[in-house]
Amino acid sequence: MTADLFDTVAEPTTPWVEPLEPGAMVLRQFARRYEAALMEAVRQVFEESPLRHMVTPGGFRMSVAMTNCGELGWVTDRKGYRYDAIDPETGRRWPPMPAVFSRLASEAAAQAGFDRFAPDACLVNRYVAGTRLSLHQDRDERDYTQPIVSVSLGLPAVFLFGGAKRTDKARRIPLAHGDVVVWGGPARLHHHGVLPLKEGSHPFMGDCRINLTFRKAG
Ligand code: MD3
Ligand code: FE
Repeated sequence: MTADLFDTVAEPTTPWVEPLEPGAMVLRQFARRYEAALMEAVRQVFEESPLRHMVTPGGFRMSVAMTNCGELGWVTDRKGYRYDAIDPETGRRWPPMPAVFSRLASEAAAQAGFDRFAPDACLVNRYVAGTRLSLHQDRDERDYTQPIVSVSLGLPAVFLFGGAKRTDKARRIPLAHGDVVVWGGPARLHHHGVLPLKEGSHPFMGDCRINLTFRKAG
């Protein structure tokens, strides 16, 4: 029997690479290989440390709902932004990083040229229709030579990727379910954000987008 078109489309999605800038690239569909395990692991994290809307130091409630897993979690409140080993809502440690999370993050980083990426923090963001994330930098980590790996699940979003200065023109990058982005090198401190999520329904995730952001924070 010879392989035909139908065999090909039945195969799991083959990922492809879209370079963005030195140190930054989109690994399209890279997370699809683990999608079932990822979604189960996300559900487990939500059970142990529920999603919540944190407050910025300026007193604004974030429209993105967040939680964390791993040794350290990113938190914000009236006192500021920081990483903490304790979930302030539960008073306990954040749930451990699921094995499939660490594995995906380190495989994606390696694909982008960052060997032995061992994240100690995973921030989980949930977007529903209208949720946005305004332009910011990720500067609360200790070592900027370590990349950040982001994994998109569920509804698609438009990601804003700016430059070193807040006023630099931002590119719009569509991100779909299963896309992974690695941000390292000179792109590590670039400004970025997410445009308001459009309404929709995803076959696995329902009416939301989940983003996993892996960092070496400590
Ligand atoms: C580019 N989250 O949690 S992930 C964040 O889709 C955050 O939830 C967005 O920005 C989200 O801080 C975007 C992609 C991302 C993460 C870190 C970056 C892009 C980045 C660091 C530098 C440059
Ligand atoms: Fe960010």
